[in-house]
Amino acid sequence: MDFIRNEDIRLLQQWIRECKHPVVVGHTHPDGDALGATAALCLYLKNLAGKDVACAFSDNPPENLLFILPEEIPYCFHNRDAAATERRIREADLVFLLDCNAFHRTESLEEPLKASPARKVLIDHHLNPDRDSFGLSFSTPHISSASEVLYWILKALGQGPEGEAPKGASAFSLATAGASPSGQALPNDIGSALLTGMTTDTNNFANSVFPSTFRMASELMAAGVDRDAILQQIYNCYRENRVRLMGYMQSERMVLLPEGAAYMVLTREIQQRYDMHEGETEGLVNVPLTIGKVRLSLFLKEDKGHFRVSIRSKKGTSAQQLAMQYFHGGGHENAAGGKLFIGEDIPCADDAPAYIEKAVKAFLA
Ligand SMILES: [Mn+2]
Repeated sequence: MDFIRNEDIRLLQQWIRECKHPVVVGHTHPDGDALGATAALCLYLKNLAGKDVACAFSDNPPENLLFILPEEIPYCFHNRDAAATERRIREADLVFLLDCNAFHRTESLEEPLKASPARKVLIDHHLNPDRDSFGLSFSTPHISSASEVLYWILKALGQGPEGEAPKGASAFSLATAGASPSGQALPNDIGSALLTGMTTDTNNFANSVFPSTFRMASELMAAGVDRDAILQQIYNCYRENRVRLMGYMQSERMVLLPEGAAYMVLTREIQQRYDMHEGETEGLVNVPLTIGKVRLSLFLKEDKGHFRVSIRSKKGTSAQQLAMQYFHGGGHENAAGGKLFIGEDIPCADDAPAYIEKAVKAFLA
């Protein structure tokens, strides 16, 4: 993996060896990748490196992703207990930020993280990483997910200092049996968390998939990670309400624009009518892109004082640019997100469709 430099791995090994209370942080509104990658790193730091690790987020994960959280890892959610979360960050002597490019993506954790004098490590796959804020950064947009970036880092860590790994066979063979004595096998729970994160971020191998992504999946499956069980948990455990809402939004609320764009606005009223829980509308933004003539899809979900905006695009149209120019956001070339503020960007919530149509027309012109 050419984005992983040997000297960075050696430094990371040293920092992990020297730390006592590392804290692992992911972005706000955690998704499967943020949760999978942070869970895997916490398990590694606790069980393989023997550290007193904690995992911190600004807000708690959606119910359908709770299965990713390992019971043995202490979690701090700022929206539930701000004081305890901030205390844990203050006490940290090593900070890891995963699946986002800068501290501001952690929202309420930004200030405590910036104030922390601890060593800081970035592990990410988004554009424009804020490398200056980190002593070490492992970041490339040419990897499917933070979970995959972490997989290659953990493999490199497992191989130990240069020269120690046996030639021709990775010391981090991941084999459940017969791991090389000079290396550690990556335990199944870590592999599972990583495969879960990668699967959700690629939408089950539909986007941002690279040759290395299949290699990772193949190695993990060969090592005994149960992919069927993971798919069952991610895709076949939803509530009936979610499926009904998906049908309603597609038949009644999807607006197609002649420019080749589609959008849906999920108001608070509809969310209440269907008793929607956090995370349950994940994936809906992808549906309009299955229409041949649609190259850009926007999904807006009303929140307190703003809309959360998800944008997906086909190759050749930049979701990232639209998010940056019109929705205070960013992300990946074909999958991005942002916000639309009620009272600032638009006078009231009902003005969202007009704003979207104007923005999309100007952007695609
Ligand atoms: Mn990600």
